[in-house]
Amino acid sequence: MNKVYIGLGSNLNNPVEQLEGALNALSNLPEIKELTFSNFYSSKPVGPQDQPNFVNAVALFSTTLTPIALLDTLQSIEQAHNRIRERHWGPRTLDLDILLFNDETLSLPRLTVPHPHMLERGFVIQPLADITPGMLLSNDKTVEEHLHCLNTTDLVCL
Ligand code: A4P
Ligand code: MG
Repeated sequence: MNKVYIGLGSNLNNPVEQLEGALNALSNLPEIKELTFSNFYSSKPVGPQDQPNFVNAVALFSTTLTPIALLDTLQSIEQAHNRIRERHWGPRTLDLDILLFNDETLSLPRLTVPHPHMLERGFVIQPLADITPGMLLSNDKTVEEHLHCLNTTDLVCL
């Protein structure tokens, strides 16, 4: 079984319901077991500011899926939520990113793991700390130590 962390994000069409729907879809898949997830957090958008605030969470599960098969699965859930890709870092109904896949490093045309921006983002690191306190990150800091280095003033636990 592969141990996987994914990031969930939404800022359109009732973000909390979008995240709940995605978690429900994942938990119904036979290839996905032992799904747990963090609190939900709202925050200001990173990137273009002329869009609604985001709601984010992180989920942890075990899966028999390969990294690319998991990416396909996540993209089909995004499509089922009527995801429209308008612009880079723009508004979206549902964004599902693979953060960590075991302790693997992947640089494939369609998939970079660990997610290249995860360490910069309080809306990823705070929920990671919720589900795996004490987790050691790739910069050799614990998730809590790293959280102190990030600006999390706009992060609100829902
Ligand atoms: N891809 C490569 N690596 C991965 C990975 N680890 N997980 C490829 C998922 N996909 C990965 O993604 C474009 C392509 O990235 C995919 O087809 C896949 O093959 P996308 O989701 O269509 O594009 P995007 O979301 O516009 O770009 P990107 O770089 O994924 O943006 P992010 O990092 O997802 O950021 N502010 C707040 N507060 N909260 C947010 O959640 N999110 C974003 C988007 C910006 N600002 C935000 C938030
Ligand atoms: Mg994405």
